[in-house]
Amino acid sequence: MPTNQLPTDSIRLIGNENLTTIQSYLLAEDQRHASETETFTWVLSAISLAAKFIAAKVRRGALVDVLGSMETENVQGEIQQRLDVIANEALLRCLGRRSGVAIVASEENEKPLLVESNMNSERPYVVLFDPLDGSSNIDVCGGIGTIFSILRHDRRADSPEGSVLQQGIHQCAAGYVLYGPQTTLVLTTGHGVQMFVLDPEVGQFLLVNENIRIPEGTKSYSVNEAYTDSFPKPYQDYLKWAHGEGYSSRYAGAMVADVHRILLKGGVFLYPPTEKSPNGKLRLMYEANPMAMIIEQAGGVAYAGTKRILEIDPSAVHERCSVVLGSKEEVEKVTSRLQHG
Ligand code: AHM
Ligand code: MG
Repeated sequence: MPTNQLPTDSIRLIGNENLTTIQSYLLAEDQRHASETETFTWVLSAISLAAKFIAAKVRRGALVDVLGSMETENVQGEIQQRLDVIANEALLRCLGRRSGVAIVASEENEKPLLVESNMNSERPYVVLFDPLDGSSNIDVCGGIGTIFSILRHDRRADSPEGSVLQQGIHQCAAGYVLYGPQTTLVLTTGHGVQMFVLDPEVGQFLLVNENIRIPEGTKSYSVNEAYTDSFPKPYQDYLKWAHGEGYSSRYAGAMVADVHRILLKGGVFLYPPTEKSPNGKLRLMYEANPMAMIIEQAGGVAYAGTKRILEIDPSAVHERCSVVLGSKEEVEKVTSRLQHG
């Protein structure tokens, strides 16, 4: 097949609308921007393969005994759910076999894993992920997801951990998969945000929404409001103000589901510092950074307090940070209080 043509798996079904698979989208992107390589397409195709595998397990749930908890804890001291472990294995196995991947780092593993024994390997990418975000939703059929971030393996560091510790602005791609009523994959490679839905009959992620922009003016916030008393005062002030303005509250308890709503409907998502988690609960490298890249690419903003998330210098793979992200105007209503509070 000539390399300058779209692959033939783009299918035409309705009127003049082209249906585009994630693979054909990525190959076309390569040609448009000449920014990444075919290897990069292979890395993303490994993630989409793992997502299909995880989606199949999620859909069958109790029928195939994947629900419930293990007897083990992960590196963060949290009890692992069976699906956490299954999803982690799926991603490790899919990514470990792709030639473009040098290092993988997961929420479920204490240290980043070298895919090859050689730190100077020619493999160009580092992939970080939270294999199954929103674990507490697993057994109740709630929204859960996978979040991923892709960095270049810059080889400046002499350890896998050092190679992973880069600012979020260096991500060359980021995305998430939401296992909800549909399995939805949202992706940015730095050229806007695209959304794909898994057609279970075709077995492919198909492009359904291009260049998504977060709507402004939506009076909605997403936060675990039960913790309000332990939030710093500026967050409490914002919530009090929002109550008086007729805002609505939406909280799924899974960052993927909550951020997906913000991306499509607008509003603001918050996970502030609390007494229990003074640095915030969410993980910088594989939760906050990829979500921040997506939100910024969709015209929104993402902060940890008053600091742009993508400019935080990480010091540990499992480092946590607070999060305020969403449409520009809504986030500003929170950050202006943080600046003056
Ligand atoms: P997890 O990755 O262990 O599932 O935890 C992260 C999740 C986020 O998806 C969600 O936003 C948050 O934890 C919910 O926490 P809480 O129950 O404190 O509101
Ligand atoms: Mg998570």
